This record gives sequence, C-alpha cells and structure tokens, in this order.
Amino acid sequence: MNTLKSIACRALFLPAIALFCLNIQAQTASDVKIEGAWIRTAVEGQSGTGGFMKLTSPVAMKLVAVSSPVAKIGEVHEMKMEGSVMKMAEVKGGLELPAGKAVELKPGGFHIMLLDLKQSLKVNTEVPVTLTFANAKGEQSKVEVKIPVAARAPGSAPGKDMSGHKH
Ligand SMILES: [Cu+2]
Repeated sequence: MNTLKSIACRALFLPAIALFCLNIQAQTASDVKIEGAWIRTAVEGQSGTGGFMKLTSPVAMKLVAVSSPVAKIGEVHEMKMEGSVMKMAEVKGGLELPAGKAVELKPGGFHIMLLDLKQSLKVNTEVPVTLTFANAKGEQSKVEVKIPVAARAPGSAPGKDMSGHKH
C-alpha cells in the first residue's frame, strides 16, 4: 500500500497530484510525534498497568487502539473523579488528537492500559506497543514503538508517584 502510494507519487509530477500524495502521507500513524513514553513496572501476576506519553499529530487524528504482546488486552483509558473516587474508564471512540496540539497521557489522566499481563514488566526493559490511529476519514494506520519500563515518569522525583492503577 505504502509502496504503491510512493510509486504513484514519484511517477506523477503534476503539482496537484503531488500535493494530493503529500496530503495522504501526512495522515498516517508514522507522522504522530511520540515523546517521553514510559510504561509503569508490573510484578508477576499483576492484572494491568498503564503507559504514558505525549502525542502530537500534524493533522486531526484519534488514538483508537493499543496492543502489545505482553498483554491480552490493550485499551485507551481516562482517569477522572467520580464524586470523591478516582475511577478509570475506556475512552469511547478513541482519544482525540487535535491538529498540532500536544496531548499528554500521564498518571491521573489519559493513559494506555495493558490488561491481563502475560509477564512481569521490569525496569530497564522495553515493551513493544502497537498504537492504531485513525485520521479524519476514518482510515486507520499503525505504528509500533518500543516503550521503556519505569517506576515513575522520567525526570520526576521519587515519592511524587501517583499510583492509581488498581483494577
Ligand atoms: Cu487504566
């Protein structure tokens, strides 16, 4: 698909066509900037853990699905207060990424959730995660990232850890 697209782009030099091709290429998962990603450590037998990162897309996109070989289920989650209780729930319809605006997935807010973990996740290891994005036309594309496992957000002070991840 991508190869076909780039062959078509190279073969046709009409400016209109070139613009059209550029436009298509700007709307795939690989154009989403992923920064500061980390996944919280998990002990053997733990049911789930969260992953965090900053996502910036040049065009309006949605993060619609998450998967990883270390977990049976991957979901996009949000934490919010319900009365005085912090609860988390799946973000229905996907997490909106407005064009050019960074969206932060962080403890206490949006996060990716890995459930039914098949193994422990130890510090100084990496977890392969596939993120599926949908563009404005609803076309989906995937990107695989290797996300480091950490006990807390990189650069944050020990003790400021907001561990709210209990299922
Ligand atoms: Cu969650």
